Amino acid sequence: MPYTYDDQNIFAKILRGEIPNDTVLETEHSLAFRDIRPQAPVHVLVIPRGSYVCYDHFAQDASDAEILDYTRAIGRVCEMEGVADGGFRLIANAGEAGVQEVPHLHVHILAGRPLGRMLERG
Ligand code: DGP
Repeated sequence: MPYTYDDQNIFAKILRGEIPNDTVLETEHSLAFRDIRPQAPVHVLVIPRGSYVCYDHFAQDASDAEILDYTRAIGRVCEMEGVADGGFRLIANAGEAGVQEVPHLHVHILAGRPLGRMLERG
């Protein structure tokens, strides 16, 4: 399906340096920063620098270098934040049913408390 990227979304503005962020990691193709409304003691967002709306868009259109960099960046943030021992969750919301608020691909890394079951009904 065609993806339409809105370059006025808040993460595009963060990438352009128009609004500040609490950076955790910067790589050639990715940026990780703390979520402004943390839902766990560790709540980091990892985004590609490229203009991708959601995960499937990225998986279809990103270069091998971008995909490698992004995947490794997520792994490095997990290591830096020490989430492996206690466990963690990765979430990539997409579209309406996924309740994606910001239309620029981001993975949430959540850890530091029991996170409950993956989904609740309703
Ligand atoms: P999602 O529903 O998956 O699109 O989650 C979007 C997340 O982005 C949400 O947890 C709050 C976070 N967020 C929204 N605006 C900002 C912002 O300006 N700065 C930061 N650091 N996070 C933001």
